[in-house]
Amino acid sequence: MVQLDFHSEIYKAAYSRINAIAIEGEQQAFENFLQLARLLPDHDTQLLFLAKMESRHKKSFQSCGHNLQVQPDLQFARRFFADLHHNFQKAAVAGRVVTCLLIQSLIIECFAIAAYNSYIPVADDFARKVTESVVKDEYAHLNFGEEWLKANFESSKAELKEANQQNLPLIWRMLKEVEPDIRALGIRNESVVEEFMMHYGEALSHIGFNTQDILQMAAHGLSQG
Ligand code: PL3
Ligand code: FE2
Ligand code: FE2
Repeated sequence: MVQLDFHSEIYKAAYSRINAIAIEGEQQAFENFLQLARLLPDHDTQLLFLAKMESRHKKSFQSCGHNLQVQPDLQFARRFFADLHHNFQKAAVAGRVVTCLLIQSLIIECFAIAAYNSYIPVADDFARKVTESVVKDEYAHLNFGEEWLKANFESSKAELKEANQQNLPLIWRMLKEVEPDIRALGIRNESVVEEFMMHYGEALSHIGFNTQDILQMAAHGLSQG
């Protein structure tokens, strides 16, 4: 494996963007779980609990940046998430809870799990410990969406497929946009894609989709480059 110099200018420049993505992603996840608590009042205690975990994750990743003396480029990160954020907001305003759950609890959480698991083996010692503890929580966030959508599968199925078509291509585009930066951190893009597919496919299967649907949904938009 390539030797990483955590204090080189190249590493730190890439880290300022990727660290900002983690910080901003956690901040948006916090806000999204608050919105979900409003949309699903029967589950609000649990959703507020999940939201609080996200604000702790944000602090954890801020400390990783401080530790390397890197300033996160939050402007970059806000632009990075803009389209996905817009789609979540639009769905929340329209009360489309299935779309909101797909975006936050399935797509974003699987993306986070894939990225964090790919980062752990190449992280500095401080960030590795932090990321290991964060990723454990993300499985709980994914699980909430899985369980709710499983319990409401028949009435959610069509909206899930539509929301998948509209949002999954954004994830592939976002991943491609930061490929050089994640490579500078020692992470292989293919590793993120593989981990994402595995967790997303398993989630769709748990919810009740058949293999044909899963294969169609999980790869949607991937080859458009
Ligand atoms: C939901 O809990 C979190 C949403 C965040 C998703 C984005 C994660 C992608 C970040 C890139 C992975 C490397 C981690 C580096 C952290 C310093
Ligand atoms: Fe998180
Ligand atoms: Fe999360």
